[in-house]
Amino acid sequence: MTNDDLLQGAAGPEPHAPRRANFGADFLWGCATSSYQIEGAGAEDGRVESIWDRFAATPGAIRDGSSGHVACDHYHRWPEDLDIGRDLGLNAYRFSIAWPRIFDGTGGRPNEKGLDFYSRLVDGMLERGLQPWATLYHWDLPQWLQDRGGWAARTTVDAFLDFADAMTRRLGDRVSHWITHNEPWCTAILGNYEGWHAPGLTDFGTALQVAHHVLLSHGKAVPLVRANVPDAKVGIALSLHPLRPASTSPRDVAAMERHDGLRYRWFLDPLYGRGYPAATLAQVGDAAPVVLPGDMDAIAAPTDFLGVNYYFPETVADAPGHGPLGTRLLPAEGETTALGWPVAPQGLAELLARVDRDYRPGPMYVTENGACYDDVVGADGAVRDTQRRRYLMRHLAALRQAVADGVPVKGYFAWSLLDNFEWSEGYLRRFGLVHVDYATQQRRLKDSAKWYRAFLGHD
Ligand code: IFM
Repeated sequence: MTNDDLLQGAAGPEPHAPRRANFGADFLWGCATSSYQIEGAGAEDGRVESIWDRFAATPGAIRDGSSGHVACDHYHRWPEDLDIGRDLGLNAYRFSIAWPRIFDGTGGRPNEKGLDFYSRLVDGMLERGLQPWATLYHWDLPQWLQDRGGWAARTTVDAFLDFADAMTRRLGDRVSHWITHNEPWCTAILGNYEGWHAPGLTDFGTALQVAHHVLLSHGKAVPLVRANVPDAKVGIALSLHPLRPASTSPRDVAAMERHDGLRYRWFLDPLYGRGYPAATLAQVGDAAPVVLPGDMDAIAAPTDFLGVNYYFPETVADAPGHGPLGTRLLPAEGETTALGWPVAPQGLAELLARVDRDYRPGPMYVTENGACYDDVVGADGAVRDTQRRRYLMRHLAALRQAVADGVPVKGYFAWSLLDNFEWSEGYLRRFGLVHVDYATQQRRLKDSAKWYRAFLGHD
């Protein structure tokens, strides 16, 4: 079934609109956020510098020269933000924890003020009927750890376990759902090979060592979370893309396979006990990571769920000499978001079905899905983000299809609740269902938020 098929066959402007009743009564409906992108309060209550503070201060690193120092001021405005989540009818909320609020690198105990903030935040979620989904690492590594080698250093794995231990001890009586890492591919490749995310490094071998330590820290954290959290549900969130070859030529098809080896199997194979894919290991040559005995078993610790972050399919062409694997991504054709990302709802169903078929990961959750558009606040204060509303509706229609086909998807988190700091794009890109006026910090529901609220039966 094509994307167009999903929209055909019914009268009216929103044919085949999905309904909440198409999903199980226990299905989770949430929004996702991350600490550095929304919290602000960059120097409050003992928070220390993160790699994103340092990177953002580098001239030219962030398109609008901004940083997350104030962001959405969620650190102070979280009651209002959680009220919005409740009023939309969400039953779950995904957030991440800023490691630099918890450990300052002096070797002392965790910072009580940082722990207290997340404790209050979690209480606020529970009071509003929002099931808390905590992500331990969404990219804001303390700078003091980067100064000691960052994720390329094996000692960062131990530091992560201390952090995971502190957080699960403090919140484990109220938070059952834990995501160890968000999008390890981005941590490794965007931050350490492509250099357009913090810490801004450009070495492929470093990136693969980073990926290995991130996966290792995940695997070692799984039993630790279970030990500290009664009835823990622990998993990881990967950013995954369905792939298309640029043409049917054997060269492009082979290029797509190589790309898939690094983008998809490099992470999923070890998580599900298969080790690093042999063909990709051979292709990366000397850049392969140092792996110690026992690492691969640790990485393959059984999990309770897999988080899938879906945005768009990638089209791959053979490009000898380009990048570590001689591949190149082609610009999108057809409908795109303001970031040039293809709009392809059917890719979500295709991706979930593939992961289920390839790995049988058990319950899956769409832990991120969303779109960036150039939203405008109208004279009447309304934000008519028709494209995002349609994006959301069409992706939920695709999700409905995946569920109907028997793919064990149990929840959906829209990215994002609020407009926020979009990493190296700064505040130029808006992904929120809720508009944020950064000058006044006023929040306004966009039409997409109103559509989600109606979908959830909370009108
Ligand atoms: O904003 C990011 C998020 O932090 C991680 N996943 C993709 C989103 C949109 O780029």
